Amino acid sequence: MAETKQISVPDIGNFKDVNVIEVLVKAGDAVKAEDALVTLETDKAAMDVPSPFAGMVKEVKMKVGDKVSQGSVILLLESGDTASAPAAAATAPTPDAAPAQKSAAPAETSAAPAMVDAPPAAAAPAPTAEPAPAAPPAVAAPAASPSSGVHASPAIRRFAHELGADLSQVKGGGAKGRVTKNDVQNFIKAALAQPRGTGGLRVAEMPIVDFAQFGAVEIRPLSRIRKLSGANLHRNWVSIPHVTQFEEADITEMEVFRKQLNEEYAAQGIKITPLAFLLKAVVEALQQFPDFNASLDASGENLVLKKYFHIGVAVDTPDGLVVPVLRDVGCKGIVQLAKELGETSARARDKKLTAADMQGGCFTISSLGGIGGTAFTPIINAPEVAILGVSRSGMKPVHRDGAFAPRLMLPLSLSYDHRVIDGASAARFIVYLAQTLADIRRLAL
Ligand code: CAO
Repeated sequence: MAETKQISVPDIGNFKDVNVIEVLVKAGDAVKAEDALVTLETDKAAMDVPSPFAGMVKEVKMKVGDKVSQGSVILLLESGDTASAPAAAATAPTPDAAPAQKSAAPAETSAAPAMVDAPPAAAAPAPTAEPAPAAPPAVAAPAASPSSGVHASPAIRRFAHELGADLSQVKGGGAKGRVTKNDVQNFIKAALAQPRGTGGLRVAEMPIVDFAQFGAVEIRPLSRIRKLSGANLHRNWVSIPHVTQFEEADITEMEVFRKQLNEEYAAQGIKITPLAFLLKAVVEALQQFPDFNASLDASGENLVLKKYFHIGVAVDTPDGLVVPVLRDVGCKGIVQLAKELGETSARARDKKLTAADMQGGCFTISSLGGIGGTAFTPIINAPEVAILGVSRSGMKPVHRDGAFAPRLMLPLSLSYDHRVIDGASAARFIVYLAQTLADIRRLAL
């Protein structure tokens, strides 16, 4: 007779408050014994929790992002024959749903292989649109892969990681589109079979130095965010031909207005920094120069022009750089943008951003204006094609109408992908942006 049982998280060792990174079934699904139900991720590993028996899912009680421990209810499962279900807990979590199960314990991952395909905490643009014509085709840095939506066991994720395969690009040939070992092997074979040009990047090996021989040292592991963003930054730096164009915007009038607004909105707790104006002005420039609001498609032969204007903002956090995305910036006013900026950067620093908060960006602004410096060369946040760096404004003598006048000048640095954007277009873009900031009445047009 059909009986509904509550399935809960089994013994997962000493781990508590573990992240749910994937829910693999939904109400109405028929599952077999040992089918994976959810994927949990600890600091060190990801693990699938398999079903203890076959049945029909009545109700799922967990969602992605939940924090769970042993005994947390996963779902209600109806079975016609529960003889094989001695306990209501799911069977031991496994790093491998494949036949050769080595251990029921979560995979220890000194290099954190099972985690690399978890939702990236740092900026992680969708690799489907990633331009990589000179790199081995379709084999991307796995740390950058938003492949948490891919159905694959931790062992397959680890396997894909070891081979450098981006799981989000592997077509799953298993049940319910699950990615199998065979799928990963075929994917790698296909990638290797493609022409590689002149042999890729060849650089001398980095020397391995024992620094302790020169004096005292301390070893501090990189944070997870730093590792993920580091992999993305490295890939973008070596695979995109960057050029950086500089300009200064006269923001003397803008600053008067900004200070006035700040006084008006201080009571509401809204701080209006130059960045709110920059967000608005950048969208104005993107509308004039649509090639900057675009990405190369996977073939590298077409430009995907976006009709929406979602802008990423680089935020410095104690754990490293993250790039949350503000949506539909063109439809919002300066005050609203300042408010969102404040809330978003606070959430970033409190580690409360989700993977979704960091996706969908068209163009990024990296502002170091609050800190200082005169200019820098920001790295493009692929698959975007340009990024604006903003440095600290300062008073400068500007020659106007036959005399020098003190003006507040804001340094801008625009890095662009030279495969997509010509130098002349970049110069036009940044001049237009500076003119808009110099006369912000243009934003109302
Ligand atoms: N010139 C002069 N002053 C500036 C300025 C500029 N370009 N930009 C900001 N300021 C001022 C602000 O008005 C504010 O002044 P008050 O404290 O007197 O009000 C102060 O500097 C601090 O601003 P802020 O940094 O808190 O706010 P923001 O909106 O400018 O920036 C954020 C928000 C989240 C982008 C920023 O805090 C941050 O994290 N920046 C670092 C980004 C980064 O690391 N980029 C490097 C990436 S490597 O490619």
